[in-house]
Amino acid sequence: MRYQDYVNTRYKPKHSEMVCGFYAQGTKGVKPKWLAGAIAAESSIGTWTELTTTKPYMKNLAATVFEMKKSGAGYDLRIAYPHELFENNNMPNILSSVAGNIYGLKELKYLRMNELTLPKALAKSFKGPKYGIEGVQKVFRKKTPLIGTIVKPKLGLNTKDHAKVAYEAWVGGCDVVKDDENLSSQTFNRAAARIRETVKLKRLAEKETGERKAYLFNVTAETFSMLKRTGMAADLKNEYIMIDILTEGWGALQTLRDKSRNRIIHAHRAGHAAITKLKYHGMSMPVICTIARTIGVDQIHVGTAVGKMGENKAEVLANIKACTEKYHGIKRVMPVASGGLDPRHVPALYKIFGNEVIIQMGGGIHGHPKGTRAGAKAARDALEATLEGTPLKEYAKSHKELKSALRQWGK
Ligand code: CAP
Ligand code: MG
Repeated sequence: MRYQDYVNTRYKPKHSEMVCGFYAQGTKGVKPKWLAGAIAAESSIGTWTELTTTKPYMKNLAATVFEMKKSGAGYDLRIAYPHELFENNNMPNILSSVAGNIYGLKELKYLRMNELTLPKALAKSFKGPKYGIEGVQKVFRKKTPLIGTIVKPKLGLNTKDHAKVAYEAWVGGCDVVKDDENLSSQTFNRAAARIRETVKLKRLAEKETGERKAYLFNVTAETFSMLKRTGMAADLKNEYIMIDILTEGWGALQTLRDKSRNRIIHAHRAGHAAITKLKYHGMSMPVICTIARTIGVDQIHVGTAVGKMGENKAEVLANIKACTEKYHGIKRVMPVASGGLDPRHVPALYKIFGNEVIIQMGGGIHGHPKGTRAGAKAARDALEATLEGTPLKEYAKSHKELKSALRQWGK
């Protein structure tokens, strides 16, 4: 088969096929149909030349470009892939086909995957989220937004101080406290000691507040260490673990999902912008959300539209949609808003996310002039005010921590 033979815009994809959507822009003079065929061929069974070894019985494994629409300087393509091309329950394998060599084709100037739609049988070959939104809300016994923080400074605190900052945040009003994405088991704050010390103070905070509290313990590491640390969390009955899904890798995330000992999995996406930021090259964040949801994380960072990171409201809503839309009966994943947030942002975040969100503030709590406990109280009060429909400035008149937060960071 020549590259062009992989293009058939009259083709109707079967329900059993996987569909990928790409933006593709060729280098000067490359024929669009040739390029579209090259992408389908090289990501399924073809290569640059006809082969003497291709057998008639394997023709049904060829991918088909069934849609080609002009889009700016390139084309939006949709390609159907027979399920049999892939191994069930093997995400690295799927992506090695449809997000592998094709990015390096000489004739391709830019390529971005904007759609990854797995057929039911393939999607269900993965575990999917164990808890998802409903499971997380059940743990906290509430269906309103959760307030979280990240222990800051992101690195450097010793174990005791780390646990103390977490305790202050919990008793101040945070539901969730997480490790930062680059904290693992450095010499100044070893994982084994941190989980013990922090869980001890978490229990104390739960006793004092009468509320469920979560500690998102970062297990990102080489896989055996990752599993050992997951075991530490499980042995201490710490409900949560967190993982940096991109630096850890998809295969390791599958292992974690398989061996999580029923931990709730929080997905941090550190590094995603290396592949999601350019709108004409790489892979979109909704595709990353779909991959993570298929494997089975329970919550994932989706951007804020109002904080320090670059995604706008439409992009954040698209990320939320990938986490929560109907998907073969696979549980919905809790969206997490994080990055440059402080109490002022809560009303705008509530408008975007509604009740199904974890709002995480790092600097926006630990940068409070009166310290972490006051910062957590200000964040919690900003949520209470928002839920009862009172403007923050009004509510701040009778809530001093919120008042000083608004003064600190502006109205
Ligand atoms: C936020 C944060 C989060 C980013 C992740 C940080 O701290 O802890 O990792 O929000 O970005 O290290 O920057 P601040 P995203 O609250 O102090 O900004 O959620 O976009 O993946
Ligand atoms: Mg961080």
